[in-house]
Amino acid sequence: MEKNIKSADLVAEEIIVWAKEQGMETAFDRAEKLKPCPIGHTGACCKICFMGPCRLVGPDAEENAAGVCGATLPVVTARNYLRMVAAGTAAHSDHARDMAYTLLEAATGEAPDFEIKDVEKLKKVAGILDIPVEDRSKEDIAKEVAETFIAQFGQQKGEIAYIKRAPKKRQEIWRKWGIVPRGIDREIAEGMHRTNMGVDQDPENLMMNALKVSLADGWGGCMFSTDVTDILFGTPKPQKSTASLGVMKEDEVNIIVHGHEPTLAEMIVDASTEKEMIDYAKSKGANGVNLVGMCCTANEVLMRHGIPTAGGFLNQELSVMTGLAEAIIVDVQCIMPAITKVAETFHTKVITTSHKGKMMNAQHIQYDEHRAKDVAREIIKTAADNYKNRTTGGSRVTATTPVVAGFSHEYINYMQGGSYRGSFRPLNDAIMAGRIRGVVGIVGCNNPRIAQDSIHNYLAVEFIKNDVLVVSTGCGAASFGKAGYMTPETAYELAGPGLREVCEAIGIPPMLHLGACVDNSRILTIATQMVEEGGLGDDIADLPCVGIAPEWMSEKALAIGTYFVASGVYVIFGSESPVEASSVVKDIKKSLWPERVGGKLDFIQDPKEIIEKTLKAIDGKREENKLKKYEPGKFGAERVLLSMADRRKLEKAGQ
Ligand code: NFS
Repeated sequence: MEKNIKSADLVAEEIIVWAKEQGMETAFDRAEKLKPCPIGHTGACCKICFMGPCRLVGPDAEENAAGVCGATLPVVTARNYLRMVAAGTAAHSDHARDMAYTLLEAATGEAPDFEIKDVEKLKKVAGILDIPVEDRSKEDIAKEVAETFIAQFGQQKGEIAYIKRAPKKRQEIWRKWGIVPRGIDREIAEGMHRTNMGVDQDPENLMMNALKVSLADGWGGCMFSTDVTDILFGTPKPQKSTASLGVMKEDEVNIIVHGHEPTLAEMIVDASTEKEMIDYAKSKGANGVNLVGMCCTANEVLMRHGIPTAGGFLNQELSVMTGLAEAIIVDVQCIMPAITKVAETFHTKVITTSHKGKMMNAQHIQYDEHRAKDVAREIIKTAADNYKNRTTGGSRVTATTPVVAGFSHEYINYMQGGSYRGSFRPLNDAIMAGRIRGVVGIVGCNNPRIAQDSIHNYLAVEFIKNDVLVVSTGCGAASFGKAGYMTPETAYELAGPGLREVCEAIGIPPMLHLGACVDNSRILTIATQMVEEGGLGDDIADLPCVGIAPEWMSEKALAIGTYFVASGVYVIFGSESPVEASSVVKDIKKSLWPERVGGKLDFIQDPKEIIEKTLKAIDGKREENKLKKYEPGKFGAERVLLSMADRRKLEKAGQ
């Protein structure tokens, strides 16, 4: 890994260096100036009532420290953890709620600019929800699907509907421990209630509740959001595009769509190709309108339309510093307050669009789904009007990398055999034969306390060298895109011999871009399909798969990590642990969680150790499943698509 740099994204690094020369400040500088408070950072600060904040520190803090109310360190640390998971779950799920309402209004005609694009997916989702589809219009089905989703948020009793999408064995584990979520909002509210002063005072009970709340995220909010987005805007298929901050164009009106909910961004994508909009931009002296994405909105519009991505979380301030952004359009989540400050130095307009996320010193154009396209046009015109204010200042970077994104679980199924023979069989067979050693999800944020993308990229390259297939979402996926790894050529250049063969046979990159952070639900679906396909055990916990968020910072990332643990997966987060202060809580996640749900959560700072632990976990699962021992270049059966007879033979050999 490169030392003494702020970012392994070389285009970002160029801007960071430029900014330094100009005396401009970025998150990287602030991270250096402002060290994290060691008490809060490790989970030892309680600020849930106004007798405090209480700092539970000292050599025997675990046993003897207490807040004014008497709360012990393990209670405080576990409460803090649960609150973070509840907040992350709330963010994903409130996003999902908005998506469900958009679907409802698209179905009833109240949001006339939206349509139901993927009828096949709509019917599939209706089937899962036991909603009849025979002789019904797509609008009628969509209305009932949307209403069913909306009801899931406030459901007070029973189980959330998508629990049944998990493998049977997994569902039983959840039922046994009483962690099946009832309704999404109900679990978030109860988590907040339990952590209120003087309620749940048992660290074990609190940490088990964190699993329950997180399941409302993974198998609730995130999964609903992915499904509704696919129904409204189409299920992703691979798209070629470009990545990096160099995607901005010197001679066009550059509009950055940044944030998370893809509804308005989809309308801007549509409107930006309208003749009227292009002519308008031309009337202002530009050659056209250039739309680029940022953060998870980037992932959404990249996956469905091939809109170039300017990158993830830490590229937002830098995007303004290019001097080329006429407007940066934001909605909710991961929007740095700092962008309005940077924008003061440039001509860039920061435009907020959600009543939930306003900013001082920004222009607000309220998004309204009833007149969505008109709002999109207004935004494009506002950006075009700003073109004349562009100066020659700015870092003016230009380098870009090619990227292929858009691997929905439906497409992954399809690519392994086409319309008729598509299944997860080839992937399972390749794993069983040792051609693919295992699968890791490398996901999550960037964090300016770590050189941007450096750990993401290092891990991903090491894993593919070791024949481990990498799937990715969120800013992790942005990282690999910018590094140029998300192309089929990467398989030739960097992958181990087994993984290379599989990638060559199908024509895919060895690192697959699965979408935004809510699309981590696609990984849950893939894992379930791998289990159902057979040969790799009967639960997600049996798969040779590991989840990693090496550069995380958001509460949402913690919610995601926790729902993977609850789903039986070994999860590794980079950085220090937010529960470091309490050995009781550390022990719960190290021993109690694995004992009860099979998944485990480690916080590991050293990237080499992350690799060692991951490969050890993968090989351990291979052994438990009695799969062929992984040896580089030595495989079992020599084919990617197997006949039934071959499959049986292979399964026997593996037993
Ligand atoms: Ni995910 Fe997307 Fe990025 Fe982290 Fe933020 S953009 S929802 S939280 S920073 S990966």
